[in-house]
Amino acid sequence: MKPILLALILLSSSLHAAIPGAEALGKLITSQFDTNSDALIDQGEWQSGIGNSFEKLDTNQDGTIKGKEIDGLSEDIAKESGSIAGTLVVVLIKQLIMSLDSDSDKAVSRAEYDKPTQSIFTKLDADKNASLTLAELSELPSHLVTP
Ligand SMILES: [Ca+2]
Ligand SMILES: [Ca+2]
Ligand SMILES: [Ca+2]
Repeated sequence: MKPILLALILLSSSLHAAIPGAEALGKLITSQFDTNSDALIDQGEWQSGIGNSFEKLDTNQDGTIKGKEIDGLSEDIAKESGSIAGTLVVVLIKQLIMSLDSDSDKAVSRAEYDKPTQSIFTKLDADKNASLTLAELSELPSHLVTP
């Protein structure tokens, strides 16, 4: 293989799959949030999808999400994404959710969780057309891990 071609392949794979599981996470979000099934997540779907997810993630319904509760989702997510992708997705979700813990008490309250919803949408919407494609959603981990 010519070195230039190899470099291009390496470059494109690092652009599209910077973080393992990111695309599987994007697919999972699309399948959960896309209520009108147009393969795009608009602002309304994002807001209500994020809101509904809090209730799913807060499995013991004490009003906060803890790391343990996210671990408990592994099985459900493995069903949606396949076992290997599912494991990666759970790790990503945990990192993402826990990065919202602004007072560092190891629990994410509803206020901590809701606050960045709109700013995350704006960051992800690279082409500023007020809806998120799978490619844009797949950038979620890279945005939050390196804000
Ligand atoms: Ca939609
Ligand atoms: Ca907290
Ligand atoms: Ca967009």
